[in-house]
Amino acid sequence: MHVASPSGVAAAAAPVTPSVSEETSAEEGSPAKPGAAPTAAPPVSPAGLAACAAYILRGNDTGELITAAPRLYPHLWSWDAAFVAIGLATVSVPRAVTELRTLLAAQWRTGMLPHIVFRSTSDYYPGPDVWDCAVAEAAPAVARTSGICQPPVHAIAVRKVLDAGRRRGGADRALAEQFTAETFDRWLAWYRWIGRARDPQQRGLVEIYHGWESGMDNSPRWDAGYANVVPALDLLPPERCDLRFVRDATQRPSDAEYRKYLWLVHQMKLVRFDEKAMRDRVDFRMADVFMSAVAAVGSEVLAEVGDELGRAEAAAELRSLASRFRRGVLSTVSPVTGLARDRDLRTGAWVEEPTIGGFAPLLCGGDDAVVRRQLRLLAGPQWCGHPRLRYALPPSTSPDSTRFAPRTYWRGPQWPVMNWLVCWALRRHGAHELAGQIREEALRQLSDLEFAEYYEPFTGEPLGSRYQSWTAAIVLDWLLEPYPS
Ligand code: 9WN
Repeated sequence: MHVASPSGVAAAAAPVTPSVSEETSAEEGSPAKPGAAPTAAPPVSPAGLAACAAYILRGNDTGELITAAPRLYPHLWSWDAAFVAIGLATVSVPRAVTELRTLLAAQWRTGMLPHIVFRSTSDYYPGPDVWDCAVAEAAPAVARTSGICQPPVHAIAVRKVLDAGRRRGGADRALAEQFTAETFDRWLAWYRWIGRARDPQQRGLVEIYHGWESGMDNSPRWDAGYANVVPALDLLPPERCDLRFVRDATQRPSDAEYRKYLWLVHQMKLVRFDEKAMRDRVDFRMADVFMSAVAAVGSEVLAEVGDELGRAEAAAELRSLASRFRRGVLSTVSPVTGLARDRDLRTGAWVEEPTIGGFAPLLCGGDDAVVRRQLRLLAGPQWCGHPRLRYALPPSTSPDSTRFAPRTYWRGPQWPVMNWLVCWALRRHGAHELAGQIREEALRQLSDLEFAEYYEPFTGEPLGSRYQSWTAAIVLDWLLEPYPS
């Protein structure tokens, strides 16, 4: 695997405490200069980088919750909150616990954790009035939320909070242990819901009814599914809120895509977000292989926590869920490419696009030969070893794909949070060397102090939102968690 050197973080000679410049602090997604070369990364020590990351999380903390980003995403997103808690656990166990509690307070009566928990004020579209989840029988009374879900990475956060509490000892240990024991059944209900409501036929594959549920909204993974979505109403507002903050529209989904996103929300609302009715009545129904892998590994991690709490029965149930999803993921692997594939459940067609979602087996494991092949692929020339990459990190879509778009959201850019998740999974499977290389490259990329949502893979230009909370959070974990070198 190609690893550029030297590492800007590790090799920074002078331990300069970085200051955030006017230019970087001014705007998220400040007017883009397409094709502009990024400025050289400032020298920054690991301690300086960690301090900046903590500062960003502090800045995005409303007290109520930590927003996913300061302006573009002024609410709490489900999987963002899990990553945020992972980062927070390194600096404040109580604050990490609060974040997870805020999410749990919005849990639906079915067990679903909603993809957005809205704050009282909103500068985001579609906001709580558009979602109007009060029409749903299962929606919580105490919080305004969206009516769909996101990948269930939360058990990883619970594990991290528990481990951090134990490492720190004293009151942190007591709090983390009490929190875990007290909330275990709520997390269990969430993973059970995924198994029951989103895999009703027990294929071992999580069904999604909106690209937003995957967390990879406009990835080429969903192009075939969206081809069947034909809005009968134009629900696009006169002004796209997101484009106020990311002014280069090529970095975001298009208007045509947004019309489909809003149409699906409308369809769900018509059936009052009833999970069975959504399956039949919404135009989009895909088996999401990456989310299935997250469900597998999440269930497994929660089962390990269950063991420690003496919850043997729940742990066995979670393990059987994990093996069902693992089998499902492995059943999708293409013998030709070695990548796992999503499936359009309306047409039965496999999705063959080479995206980061194809590495689902690296997350959940289950077949050593498949995992070994994926490790080679990941390090190879279509992915981290692509000769044009500025940093040797996996792009969201392979540059060899005809649908690759280097500046457009999930269609090409590198996502720091994905790098973290891949790295975490590699360590879990003992692939420490590759994990270490990805961590080092990612920290080098993030030494620009932009804490961007995603990066142009060839130039390293920061794109989308700046000061994104999960980007800051994973930096904290990487720098402050005791990892083997
Ligand atoms: C829609 C918050 C979220 C992430 C998603 C990412 C993006 C929202 C949007 O931002 O999605 O849910 O408005 O584009 O795709 O993964 O959770 O960071």
